[in-house]
Amino acid sequence: MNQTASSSITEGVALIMLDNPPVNALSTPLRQGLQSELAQAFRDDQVHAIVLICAGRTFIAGADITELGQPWQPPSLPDLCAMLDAAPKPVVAAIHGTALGGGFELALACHYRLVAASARMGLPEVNLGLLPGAGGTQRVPRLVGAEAALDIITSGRQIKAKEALSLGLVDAVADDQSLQAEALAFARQVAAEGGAKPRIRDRTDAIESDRNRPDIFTTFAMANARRFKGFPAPAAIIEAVQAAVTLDFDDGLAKEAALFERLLASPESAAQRHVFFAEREAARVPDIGPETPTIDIAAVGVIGAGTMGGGITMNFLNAGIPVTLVETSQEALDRGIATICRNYEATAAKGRMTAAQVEQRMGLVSPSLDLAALADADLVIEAVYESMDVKTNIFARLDRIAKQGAILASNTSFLDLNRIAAATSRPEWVVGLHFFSPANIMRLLEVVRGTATAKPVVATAMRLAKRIGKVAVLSGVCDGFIANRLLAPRGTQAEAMMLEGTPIDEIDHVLVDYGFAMGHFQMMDLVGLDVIGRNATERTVMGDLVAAGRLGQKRGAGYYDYDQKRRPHASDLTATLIKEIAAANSVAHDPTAGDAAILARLLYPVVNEGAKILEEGIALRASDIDIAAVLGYNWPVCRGGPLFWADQIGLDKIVADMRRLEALHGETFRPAQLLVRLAEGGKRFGDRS
Ligand code: 3H9
Repeated sequence: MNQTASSSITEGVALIMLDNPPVNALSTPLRQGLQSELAQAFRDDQVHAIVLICAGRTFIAGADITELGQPWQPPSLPDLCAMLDAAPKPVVAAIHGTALGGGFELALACHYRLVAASARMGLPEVNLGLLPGAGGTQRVPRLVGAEAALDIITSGRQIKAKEALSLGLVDAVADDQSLQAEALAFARQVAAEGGAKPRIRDRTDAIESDRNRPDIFTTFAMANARRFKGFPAPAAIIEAVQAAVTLDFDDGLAKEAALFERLLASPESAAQRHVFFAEREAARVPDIGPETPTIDIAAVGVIGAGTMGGGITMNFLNAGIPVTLVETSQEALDRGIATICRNYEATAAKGRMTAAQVEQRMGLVSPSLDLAALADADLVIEAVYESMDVKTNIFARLDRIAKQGAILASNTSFLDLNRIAAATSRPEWVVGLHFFSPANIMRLLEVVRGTATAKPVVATAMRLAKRIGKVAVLSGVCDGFIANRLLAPRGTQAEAMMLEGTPIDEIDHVLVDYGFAMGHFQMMDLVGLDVIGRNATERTVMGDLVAAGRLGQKRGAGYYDYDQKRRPHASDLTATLIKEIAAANSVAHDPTAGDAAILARLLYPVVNEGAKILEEGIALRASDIDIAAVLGYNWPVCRGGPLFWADQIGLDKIVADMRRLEALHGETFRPAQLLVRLAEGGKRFGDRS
């Protein structure tokens, strides 16, 4: 018996219940179960209308992503949609939770859609490098017109019930508590009124006027060129929506199917699907499970109201958790609070928050100049200047103040967490919570597990990350933890090539072509050279730029000159400085030529560092390293992260190239033992995950 679909009949309406936890993905058994329940309801003379509803927390979340790329076991999802198109009786989809991707497409193939007030729907396939492949690109434009369809499908955004109703994507909104009863009543009424079966495929009214406007598509592509760069899916979506406007429904479907297959085979989609699962896998810690106790976090303390402390605080306020924010001077405290308030007001000015929400969040923060105010906090996060002395001093004091059972966390980005923990009498309660700047926006949270950190502390930190909208990656203790350590060699190589005479704009352009939003030197200029170069002791290009007042973009000049529109231009002064410092350090003029050579020089050492992080046990798995790079350093999602990318190139090729580079540039390029072992065994990083 198929466990995933069942039905019952009341007053002439068949209620088909789908139940495939956790998210009712359309895996083979579910499709087969649904097909058989539909066929039965179509045959049964007692049934005059059908309601399709899901058990558990959500309506169907889409095709089963783990099955994508394998041959469809019949029926395919498009087969099911065709079956609904040919249904002899009206079918009502009753939607709660999220109807996403193939799940929403299935609902669009039904005759009516009734949604719970809290439900959301959308076509997020673009985030997996795909397009909706079960009629979504053909049906949505027929309901909302081409322009709105392009927005919905290329953004993948989730649409709330109210908006869906006003757009015409759904027929009615029901109360959350009575969705099933209202859907049954709706179906009964449709049946009583003659059983009308409106099909979206038959409608052309919403696309009629688009037929004479081919410019819609080129204009949309051009307006979003920057956002779509590096991703093939948006262009394919535009083509498919154009097909909805210009072709008849079946030809449009055929076009959609061909484009879907092409995207499914693309390396970008493989990379994006890897990131989807890697993000979820990162939450799993082998020695921690549902049985591990966790600590309730109802009140948080943050020490330091600077940029990091303020950003960290906002995460908790956003989640409705009160924060006591501690500083050493009234001035710093006022400045920190004012910055948080300004950030919220800016969000409100963009219409993304109401004034009442700003007030409510600001009402959750209690400023204080006294560490003793943290006595009742369940979690305290220290976010002060990176100095071991300062931090150990704070932790020793905190140890005397914080209640028993409170988690004491440091936001250090590279210091030895075990030494910080040793300053307390309770190292098992100490953990690293390393946020990335801007801390209220960047999704990565490195949870640093010290030698003594207790399991419930780790379990709480991993769970808390999800509650505040972060993706946690567990890291062991080492200099720079995962993300900073991983990316450091990229900067070292960029600067080495610069001194050898490779133009900095060439180096940056290679990174941008690869998919990064900006190159190394552009990023330095954006962050501010005075901020980054603060600790330099010897003469460097950056130090000289700072001395010349070229602090970066904020001053209109850094490594580059910037025009009024903040566009970078090569600077003669920087070029002269580079030559001077290269000569002073006896660096021979030996520019790296060619994009591929520059890329290998920049990114192979990152892959190598990733291998070391893995073999030292600092990261649990290769995919965690990819997630740290993607979410902490905006590594292009369409490349899947450094180790996924390396797997695509082939580890044997990387090892061979690195040995060649080692002969030229020394030890930095000596391949890590793990890399060599995997390459020799014909294996990939992915095989270890
Ligand atoms: C598609 O539909 C193609 C069609 O157009 C065309 C076909 C021809 N499949 O995220 P969570 C797992 S493409 C398989 O932690 P939440 C997930 O891995 C699909 N598994 O929960 C996790 O497993 P585990 C388009 C899936 O509450 C568990 O469910 N649809 C799928 O934070 C819980 O997930 C999408 O892209 C799936 N489709 O968020 C939607 N979805 O526990 C993708 C989830 O073992 N899904 N899993 O780690 C989501 O956006 C979120 O999961 C959702 C719930 C919002 C639904």
